[in-house]
This record gives sequence, C-alpha cells and structure tokens, in this order.
Amino acid sequence: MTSKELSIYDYMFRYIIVGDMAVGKSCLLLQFTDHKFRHQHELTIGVEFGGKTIEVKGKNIKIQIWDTAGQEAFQAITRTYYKGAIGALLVYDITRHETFEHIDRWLNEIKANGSKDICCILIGNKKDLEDQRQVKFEEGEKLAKENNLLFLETSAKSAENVQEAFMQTAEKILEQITKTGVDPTAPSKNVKITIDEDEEEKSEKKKCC
Ligand SMILES: Nc1nc2c(ncn2[C@@H]2O[C@H](COP(=O)(O)OP(=O)(O)O)[C@@H](O)[C@H]2O)c(=O)[nH]1
Ligand SMILES: [Mg+2]
Repeated sequence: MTSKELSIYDYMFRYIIVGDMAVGKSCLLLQFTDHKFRHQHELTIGVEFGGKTIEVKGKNIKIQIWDTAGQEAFQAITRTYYKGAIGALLVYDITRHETFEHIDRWLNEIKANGSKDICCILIGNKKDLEDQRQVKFEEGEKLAKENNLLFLETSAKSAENVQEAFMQTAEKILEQITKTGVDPTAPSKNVKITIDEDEEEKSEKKKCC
C-alpha cells in the first residue's frame, strides 16, 4: 500500500464500469490505478475492485471502482452492483460500432438500477486504433449531449485521457455535492457487499446525472 492510499480522504466515491465485453473496462481500471496495460483479455467471475485516492479541487477523494469482471457476457449484473455507485463509466470500443449501439441499453440499466444522483461519463475507448475506427468522435459527442453525459475518447493502452475520465467525473460529483449541500456518498448510503433482494424502487425510472 502506498502512502497516498493510506492518507486520509474527504470523500469516497464508488464508481462502476459498464459496457459490452472486451471494450476495455478492466484495462481502463488497471491503467487508472496502476498505470499498466495488459494485452490479454481476462475473464474473471464475480466483481473486481480497484481504488485510488486523487486530489480534486483541494479535496482528497478516494475512488473505489467496481468492474463487472465478465458478467456482462451473460447480462447478469445484479442490482447490488449499481446500488451506492455515484459515478459510472459507460464504455464502448471505437473499433466496434455495435458496442456503441448498445450504450442505450447500458444507460437504461443504470437508470433502472442506479442512484438518481449518479454521474455518468461516456467513453469511447481504444482511441489508439485510429485506422480501425468505426465510431466517429461526433457520434459519441452527440449521444453524450442528448443524455447529459460527460464524454471522452480514451486509450487504456497509451493512457490518453484515462486519468481525465475519472477526474472529470469526480469534479462533477463534487460540484453536485457543493451545490446541493447533500453528500450522497455518506457511509449510511453506501452499499456493503451483501446479497440484497429487496424490491424497493424497482420500477422507478431515474435520471442520469
Ligand atoms: N489497442 C487497444 N487495446 C485495448 C485497449 N483497451 C483494451 N484493449 C484490449 O482489448 C481487450 C479487452 O480488454 P478488457 O479490458 O479485458 O475488456 P473488458 O471485457 O471490457 O474488461 C484486451 O485484449 C485489451 O488488451 C485500448 O485502449 N487500446
Ligand atoms: Mg473485464
């Protein structure tokens, strides 16, 4: 554990990463936390975690990230995964247009299962593979605007915009907290890792950001 991780933090933000299989979710997480890139696509069953403390506007913010770790293949992500998350990275692969077409579906999942305060960023990953691009920058930008999402194109390989994606989201969450005076990340609202089958608010549709 580094000294930075041990330092006291002002807020803890839990993020989730969603998107089709192999768009680079786990690589984005690894690049953010460890500044590393892995070439192999690893399928892990369950949920993977990553965390790092960053400084945003003078505040120490511990970002804890949950990764779907392969469950996206079976569309079996449980509601527990979404509960208590205040940030969401919606990832598609700029070299596979179908992954972009599925963003709507992921957005609906977040709206149906996530908190109404969740702040979402749309991410077009694999920006380094420009010669294989199937999704134009403008397409991503337009979808983000329509749904009130932040937007960035990233490369988990070259690290371009990876830190920024987490930073920009944290900044927006912090802004929201400052504006409303309500801290939606207060410990009582955070979800512990338990099987939670309650049906409260199930049918309620929620807005993203
Ligand atoms: N060129 C390139 N390859 C990437 C990038 N991000 C991920 N990959 C590759 O895409 C594959 C899937 O990545 P992974 O993070 O496991 O995807 P996940 O299923 O969404 O978690 C792996 O082979 C990675 O090496 C990127 O930004 N650029
Ligand atoms: Mg993965």
